[in-house]
Amino acid sequence: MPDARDDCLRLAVVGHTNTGKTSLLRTLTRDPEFGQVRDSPGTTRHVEGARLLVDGKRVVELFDTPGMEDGIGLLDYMDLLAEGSPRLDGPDRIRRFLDSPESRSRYEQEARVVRKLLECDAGLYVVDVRDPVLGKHKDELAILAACGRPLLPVLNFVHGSAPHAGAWRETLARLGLHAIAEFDTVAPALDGETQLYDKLGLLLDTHAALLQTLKADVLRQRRIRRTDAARLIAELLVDAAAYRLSSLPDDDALEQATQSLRSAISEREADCVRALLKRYNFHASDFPNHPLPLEGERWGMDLFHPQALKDAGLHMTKGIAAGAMAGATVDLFTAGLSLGAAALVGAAAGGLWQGVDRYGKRILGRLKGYQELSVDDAVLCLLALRQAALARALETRGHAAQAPISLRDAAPGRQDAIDAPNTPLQEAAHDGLAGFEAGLRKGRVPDALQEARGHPEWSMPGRSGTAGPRREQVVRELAEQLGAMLSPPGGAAPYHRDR
Ligand SMILES: Nc1nc2c(ncn2[C@@H]2O[C@H](COP(=O)(O)OP(=O)(O)OP(=O)(O)O)[C@@H](O)[C@H]2O)c(=O)[nH]1
Ligand SMILES: [Mg+2]
Repeated sequence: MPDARDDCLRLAVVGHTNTGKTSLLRTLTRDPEFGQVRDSPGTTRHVEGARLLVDGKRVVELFDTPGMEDGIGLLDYMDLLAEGSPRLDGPDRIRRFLDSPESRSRYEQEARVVRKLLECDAGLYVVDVRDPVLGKHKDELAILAACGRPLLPVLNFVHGSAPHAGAWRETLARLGLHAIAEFDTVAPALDGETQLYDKLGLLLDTHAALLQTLKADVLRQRRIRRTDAARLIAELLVDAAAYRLSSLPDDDALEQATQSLRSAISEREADCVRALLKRYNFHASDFPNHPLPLEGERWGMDLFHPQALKDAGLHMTKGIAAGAMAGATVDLFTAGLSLGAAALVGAAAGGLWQGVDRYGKRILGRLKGYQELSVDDAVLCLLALRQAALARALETRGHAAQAPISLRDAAPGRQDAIDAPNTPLQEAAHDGLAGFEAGLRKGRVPDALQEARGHPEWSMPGRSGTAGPRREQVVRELAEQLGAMLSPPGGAAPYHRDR
């Protein structure tokens, strides 16, 4: 029996073999390392537990169990054991089975499952809705129901077509199981986890408050993750916008400098990708194809490839827009400089060079005929769009997912991916969000980044030590706009539901 002294909720995850029980644990614990997941029956052989903590305190213990394989045989055997004792209730019949020799031999797996369920407060019964309801399922459900513990069926694999979902609901209702959760462990709906806890709260009113605490924590953690993600992207964008390289104006030198600029920015982007994956607790191997793709067949395309920009509806705004030079802008230098700095040009030209700091070297370089390269506006917009697409994909990826991350469903700017707003407030937020995103789509660099362009000392880690507080303000401002872009309108509602 569960220990009555602590209020930690114990849940056994049970069900037919190969239905995604271990996957459910991975997703709920956000731990892609938990247990073993394989597309074959009998992968999990022993009970294994995991904990969900809130503020360091254990609130839920989940136990993964082996799959039920021979429900039909076991139910027959339990009938045999109960012969002559027609009034035995479910738990008595289960006890009789657990005391029998077959519970240690032929039905050892099943015995592990029911023993664990008896020790827990409730069970999550994982269903693969792609399976038709068969006799073996009905029998294993009868056995699990006989344990006398509340059971919450969890319909897995609901992301695709689920032709048998109706039959499953009907079968479950006939057994008195009316509260049912839908939760796809590979592509869970954004609100899937909180709905699961709500449904559990209905079944387990003694633990309803605890489940509400857990739910609030899930929402809080999600908000924090999203804020962190927006900040990581904003840092990348400021680094990229402020990045400068000087070059002699001849073609060879410009080409070489352009290559350097491209690799510096690509590396910086890859850093951001790694940081985002880590923040969402995914492996770098989940996203093997850097550089990031954006749309259709061009998903694998290099950030600086003109076609990648064209596909995203972006055009080179200025500078050299062809071939190998794509993505770098030869800066006319005065752009983004303050009046004070412009005055320095005169100072430097007049030989008053000493003490000229921030712009000094650049001005001198310019006077000596050097040119400066910076990242093209369109490339900055593409960077923002595809990092946002990645963050959105991570928001809705389950930790049980084994296929590489796909950004197809999360491409920013897809109007159908944004729910229609319901209230005037949401509408305003929606318009603002759409405005920011639409701006990026049109290659309009946000104001905050325009400002960053005039501050080479804001670029790249190491150099940002000298950046000062204004850089931080700009990063924050941008992070706020990006955060809104990653958030579903109206709070916790999902971006899109596939059902
Ligand atoms: N597409 C999709 N695949 C899933 C989902 N859940 C699980 N899978 C896959 O289904 C297979 C079985 O998943 P497991 O989590 O190992 O299933 P299990 O119930 O623990 O299996 P046993 O331990 O053998 O009983 C794996 O290939 C998973 O990647 C899902 O929601 N959608
Ligand atoms: Mg398993």
